[in-house]
Amino acid sequence: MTFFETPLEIVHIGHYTLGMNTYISPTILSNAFGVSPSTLKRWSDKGILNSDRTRGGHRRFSISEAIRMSRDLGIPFRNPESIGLPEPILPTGISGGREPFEILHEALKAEDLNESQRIVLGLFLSGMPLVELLEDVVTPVISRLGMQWVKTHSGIAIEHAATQMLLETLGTLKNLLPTAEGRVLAIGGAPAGDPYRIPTTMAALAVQDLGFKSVNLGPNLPLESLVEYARKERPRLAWLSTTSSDPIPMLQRKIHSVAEELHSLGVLLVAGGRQTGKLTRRPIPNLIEFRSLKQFRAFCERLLAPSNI
Ligand code: B12
Repeated sequence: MTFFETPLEIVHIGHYTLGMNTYISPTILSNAFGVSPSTLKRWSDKGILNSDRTRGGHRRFSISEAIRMSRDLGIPFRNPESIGLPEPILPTGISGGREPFEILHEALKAEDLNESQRIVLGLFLSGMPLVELLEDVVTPVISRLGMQWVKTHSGIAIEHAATQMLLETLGTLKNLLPTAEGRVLAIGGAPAGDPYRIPTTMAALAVQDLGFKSVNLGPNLPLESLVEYARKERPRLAWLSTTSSDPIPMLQRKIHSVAEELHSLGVLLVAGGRQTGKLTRRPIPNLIEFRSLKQFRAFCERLLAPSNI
């Protein structure tokens, strides 16, 4: 692990793209929380907020750990901008009583990346559970924006631009999550012929949110590569996100065969996405289908708990 020996200079690259693995000093973090350095030390001594030490013995805090504590315990950042974070946004506190969904939709439609990031990260920082944010806010927004493509050519451009902006936003969100070290516990992607990038990105985030290491192998993934990767990394589970609808019988065959290969490696296969329910012709012992990320997260929480590994 690398620590900064000198007081850190916060680097802003665009908006909110600061590496959250970054370690900061007690002075900088206490200022961000608006508390005294001794309060921070107390939190750290009590184990509420984990810290590390430089080689010289000075305490350092990772920003993602500070975010974890803030979200878990509802301790707000009073000066989030001092460490490159946006203001938290309480879903109930949005002006005009509007839904988070509406303001994100407006921002994406206006192709305003900074505003989209501000909203998604702000909701996250206010403590909204990650899968709720992904499933109940982000997903319906892209779904609504997607309705446009049927209507006009510019609708297609809006859908493409929104997809890009969301992927960037999810990338920034990933930086705020706990960074897991050690063994890769989950790998996944979308099968060859399936170009959808957002759902598999979300599945990876749902695992990382639990503090477990996951690797998203992305869309258009030949399933043989998934098996090869599993052979190398020996994860506990692999996920497949399925959106493209045809041809289903071919996809079924591929999923059955990949499930069998993963079974021989002791790896569970979780299938999800829009094609859930159509993916299997007969029960396969290590294949489980989940419709939602919330179920997936709950399952991973149990399966990947240190006591079960
Ligand atoms: C963006 C988009 C595209 C983009 C994708 C860009 C990219 N690289 O990612 C592009 C432009 C490529 C595209 C192309 C097409 N698209 Co399109 N697209 C969409 C859109 C608007 C959003 C998809 C998305 O990312 N959603 C966000 C994700 C997170 O939502 P989700 O998939 O529902 O996932 C949720 C759950 O299913 C679950 N989940 C997902 N994955 C996993 C995995 C696990 C393990 C688990 C547990 C859960 C889980 O959790 C998520 C959160 O709740 C949808 C509209 C919609 N309603 O989704 C249409 C949509 C999927 N597309 C559609 C169509 C028709 C097409 C095209 C055929 C259009 C065309 N004529 O060319 C092509 C087909 C491409 C192909 N080869 O399949 C239709 C599909 C209709 C159908 N038959 O099912 C939709 C539904 C739009 C519509 N209402 O008509 N599309």
